[in-house]
Amino acid sequence: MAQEVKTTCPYCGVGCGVIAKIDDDGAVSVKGDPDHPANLGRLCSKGSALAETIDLEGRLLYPQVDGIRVNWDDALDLVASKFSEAIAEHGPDSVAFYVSGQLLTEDYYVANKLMKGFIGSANIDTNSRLCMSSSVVGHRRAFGSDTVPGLYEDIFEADLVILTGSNLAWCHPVIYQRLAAAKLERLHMRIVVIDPRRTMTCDIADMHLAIRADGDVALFTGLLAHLANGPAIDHAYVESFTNGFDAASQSAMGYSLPEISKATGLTIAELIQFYELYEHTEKVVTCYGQGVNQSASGTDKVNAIINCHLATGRIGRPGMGPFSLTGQPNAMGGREVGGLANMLAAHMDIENADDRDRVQRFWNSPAIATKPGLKAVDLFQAVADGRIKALWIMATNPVVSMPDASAVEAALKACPFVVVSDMFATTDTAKYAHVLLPSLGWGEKDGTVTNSERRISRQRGYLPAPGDATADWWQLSQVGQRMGFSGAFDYTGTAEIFAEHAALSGFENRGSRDFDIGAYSDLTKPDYDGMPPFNWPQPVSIGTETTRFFADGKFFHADGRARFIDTTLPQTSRIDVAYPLTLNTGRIRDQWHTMTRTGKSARLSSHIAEPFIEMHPRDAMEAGIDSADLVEIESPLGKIIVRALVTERQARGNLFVPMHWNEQFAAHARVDTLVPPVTDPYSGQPASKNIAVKMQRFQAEAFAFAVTQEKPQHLDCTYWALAKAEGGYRLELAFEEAPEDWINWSRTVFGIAPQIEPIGYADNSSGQIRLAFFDRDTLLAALYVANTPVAVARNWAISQLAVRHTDLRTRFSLVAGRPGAGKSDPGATVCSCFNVGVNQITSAIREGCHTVEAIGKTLSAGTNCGSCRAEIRGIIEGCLKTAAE
Ligand SMILES: Nc1nc2c(c(=O)[nH]1)N[C@H]1C(S)=C(S)[C@@H](COP(=O)(O)OP(=O)(O)OC[C@H]3O[C@@H](n4cnc5c(=O)[nH]c(N)nc54)[C@H](O)[C@@H]3O)O[C@H]1N2
Ligand SMILES: Nc1nc2c(c(=O)[nH]1)N[C@H]1C(S)=C(S)[C@@H](COP(=O)(O)OP(=O)(O)OC[C@H]3O[C@@H](n4cnc5c(=O)[nH]c(N)nc54)[C@H](O)[C@@H]3O)O[C@H]1N2
Ligand code: SF4
Ligand SMILES: [Mo]
Repeated sequence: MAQEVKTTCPYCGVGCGVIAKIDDDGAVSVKGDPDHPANLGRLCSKGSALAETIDLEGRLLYPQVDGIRVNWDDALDLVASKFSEAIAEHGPDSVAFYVSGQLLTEDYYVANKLMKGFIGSANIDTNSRLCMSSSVVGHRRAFGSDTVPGLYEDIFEADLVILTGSNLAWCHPVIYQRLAAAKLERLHMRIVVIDPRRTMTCDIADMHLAIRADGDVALFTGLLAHLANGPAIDHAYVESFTNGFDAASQSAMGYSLPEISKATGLTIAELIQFYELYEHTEKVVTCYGQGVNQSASGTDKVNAIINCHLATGRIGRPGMGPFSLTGQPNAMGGREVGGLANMLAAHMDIENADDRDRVQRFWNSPAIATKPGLKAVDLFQAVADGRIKALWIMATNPVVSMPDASAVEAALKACPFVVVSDMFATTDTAKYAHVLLPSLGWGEKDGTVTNSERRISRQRGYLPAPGDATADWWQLSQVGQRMGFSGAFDYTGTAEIFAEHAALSGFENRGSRDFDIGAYSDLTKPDYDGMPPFNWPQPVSIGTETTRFFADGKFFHADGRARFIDTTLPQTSRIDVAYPLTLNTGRIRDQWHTMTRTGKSARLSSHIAEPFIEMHPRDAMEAGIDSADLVEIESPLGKIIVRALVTERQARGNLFVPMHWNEQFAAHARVDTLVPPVTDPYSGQPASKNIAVKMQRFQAEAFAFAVTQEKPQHLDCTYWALAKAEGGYRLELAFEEAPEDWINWSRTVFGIAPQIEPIGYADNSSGQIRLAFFDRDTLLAALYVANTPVAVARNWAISQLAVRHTDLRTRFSLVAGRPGAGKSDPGATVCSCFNVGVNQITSAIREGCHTVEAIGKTLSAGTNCGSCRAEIRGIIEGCLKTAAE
């Protein structure tokens, strides 16, 4: 009998409910959980492809010390003794944990308890520092607590939805789809997107404000000034429940509209139109993402947004409020357990003596950290300069994702003792581990996550543990016990940890702290196993209603009032002759961060298979760069090489490179190599979206494209980018010096046996070489070389890996690099659910399908997860526009 398990998606902070179905033969499939309030049955492309990413290829299955397999006892004893020795010799601040918003709450709780309550240092920071820390500080400055006031339904019930610094269509796709559906039903709803790029999210926008990088403080300060003397101010709310309105609004009014226009790069007409829309619409939700948080002025951006909501009293009521969209599946859970170096458990304050005392009494712990620990960037600097002697990295890949990534790499190389807990054996970070600990991953582990609307959901394991892999909480508890803290870490399962966490949240709380799930303190294992998703707070005293914060004007500062923050405008214009361009970084639709999981899916990898740089056509022209050229991008810290994507979606002078690619997938495409360790002064969050760079065309002697069944080995060329494809891999290449013998080169790289002879073609004048290797009727590898970027029907070539080539003619079509008569090339994948390519869509458009719905009927594209609908609409518009010209 097939079994169905309700769990939660391990990717973004939307926190969609997933039903995993396990057939009798062990095959797993997933679908959206119709009963989960976050998604009501929907899933995006990444969620839909979950079953394709759970195979064991590449998994770390056994503990290793210096690359050699050991048993758990030896590994754990070593970790415990190295940490204890460092503490004994150099004090508790000589050790550190660097953890992740992808840990489950139970893992995170134990990590934080061990470091802050037992080791007695606050040197535990998390990749949430790179993600949400500006929001945390912004919330705490305004509200006195790290509270997201609203619920998802507010976004769909609002009359004006502002999306700033958020590419919702690609990064929170299910919220995007629900918003798009709400807009179809509520015709008066307006959507404004504020982003330097015209992203796919703009597909549903009534207004796109192509703001200059870091113009947000100016934009929202200008909005406060505009509102200040007008009818939208809620004087009763401001007077009864807040402090600082006069100072903040006076200071805001000190800026003229032309100054705001200059700082934002928006015209005065655009500003007035936006300001009036805000002023005259009561039900406003302002959603914001990394374009706000990841900035040297990130915290002020958050407060500039919140100021406007407080001033109008539009907060905590249906359809109203500021809304921080959390990125990782458990960014919120991490904050609840106090996983940041400057927080304490259960939203308590490390700098407050009463809070410290309360937590220490609850834990009955020998110590409690007395001061904030090192924030991520400072933490890795302390690793580099030798202050940190032992470091444990868990569920994050800092060699890829931290700013100045090469310095992070050097720091790990120099660190006396590095422990890495991960699911995969070869990540860019795992390379530097003295001890590698195999962790359970999604589908195997058990626990809870909290999504952007404070909803706690269960992740449930339904797969056996692979090899010797164990849960992260178990590894931490074992090390805790071996360091001598037995009683406090003798957990036998996650239900126990969750109940303890719940009890701490309610401990001496009585409404004084926002985070209270005391109602779950006495939870039993069966309760926990059956626990449906719920939204916090859930103190002992109330039932399970879904709640908003702050409509009642009750805030968590000592005087119970909210604060307006007087935000001064940051310096945004930068004149750097050597590095004149502004590099922005972020995400693409179908990859998750450093690609360890999504990179396994051929379907997800087919949407965008190569690292790229988006640039405006004028910038491309000035640099002598054509579409599909390779481009070298340089900052004072280093260089990368990626493919040019020339598009008017990009503003002039502004470039965009995705954050995902790393050494497992490309030669020189790790964008954080270029990012300086500049941080927000309040939150310590790195400014990953405004980087001074220069670029030039990358000159190569030869370019190549290849498809291969076997994973390529010994790639020693200047540029390569590898992606999983159906039946094998696809590979883009460029050579500063071309190999002398392409046949031998291919044999080595593609693992072709000596007895297999290629069929081939060479044209010396154009530098074109084409080789295909067959084992009887199966294509092993095909290589296309040219002295300019290679033009070949790529998706067609990939599809040939799965085709039987019994006929000589089809083998020769591979050398020709294009389908034979009667066959066609689907083109680059647009819809990854149904594998529909751009050429198929354009030919359907030619045949009369002029709407996304019509394309859906004909090709099914866009009818499953819907993540590609904006792109399909863009293709239709592009085709019809070209036809009209
Ligand atoms: N597909 C996919 N989805 C994901 C993730 C993923 O890896 N892949 N990761 C998850 C995580 S952890 C996170 S944190 C979220 C991030 O989700 P988002 O914040 O939506 O994603 P980003 O692409 O990082 O950045 C959002 C936008 O900010 C814009 N931006 C840059 N500078 C500025 C500026 O100065 N002002 C304004 N207003 N906008 C600016 C960028 O152009 C970009 O389009 O996504 C989550 N969802
Ligand atoms: N330039 C630039 N840099 C950025 C960003 C940006 O926009 N631009 N965004 C930043 C943001 S918002 C974020 S959130 C970070 C994300 O950056 P990272 O956290 O470094 O990226 P991930 O690939 O998600 O890393 C998670 C790691 O944990 C492993 N893993 C998965 N599940 C488990 C588990 O259950 N247990 C254990 N132990 N390991 C597990 C995965 O295999 C992977 O190696 O990147 C940041 N860096
Ligand atoms: S929107 Fe997509 S990635 Fe995010 S939780 Fe839902 S299914 Fe997962
Ligand atoms: Mo994030």
